Amino acid sequence: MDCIFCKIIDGSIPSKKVYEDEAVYAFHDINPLAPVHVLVIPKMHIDSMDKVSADNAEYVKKVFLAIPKIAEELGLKNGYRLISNCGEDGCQSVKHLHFHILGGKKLEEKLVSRFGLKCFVPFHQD
Ligand code: DGP
Repeated sequence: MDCIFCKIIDGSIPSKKVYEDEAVYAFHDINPLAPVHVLVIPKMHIDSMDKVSADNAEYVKKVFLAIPKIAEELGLKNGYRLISNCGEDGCQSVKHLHFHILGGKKLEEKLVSRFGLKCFVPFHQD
């Protein structure tokens, strides 16, 4: 399967790993939108949140169990935001289920404005 994140898991595309166990892989986003921007993915290929089912929920559970550990390792003591874009309207660009951990500063309160979904704006350190 031609999936960037499967290639990151198998090492054929390099990544800056922050966490790995038998079912979960986490790495720094190539285009950070916050001082900390990490992607957490199941090693099993699942296209998106829409494809989560009883058959693969065990892998998703392992991702959720790993997220607090990863956040702690990243030093996100004061909180963080977790996002999973899904499908066309959710602006999902990589079709392998992933969760963005964003933090390291006080984030904007609103993710969605009444004019529609706010576009992600690349982060620049002040
Ligand atoms: P989304 O738009 O929710 O599908 O997010 C996909 C994210 O994946 C996006 O923030 C950029 C990141 N990304 C895409 N390709 C690569 C890559 O090759 N390496 C890394 N580290 N991140 C990538």
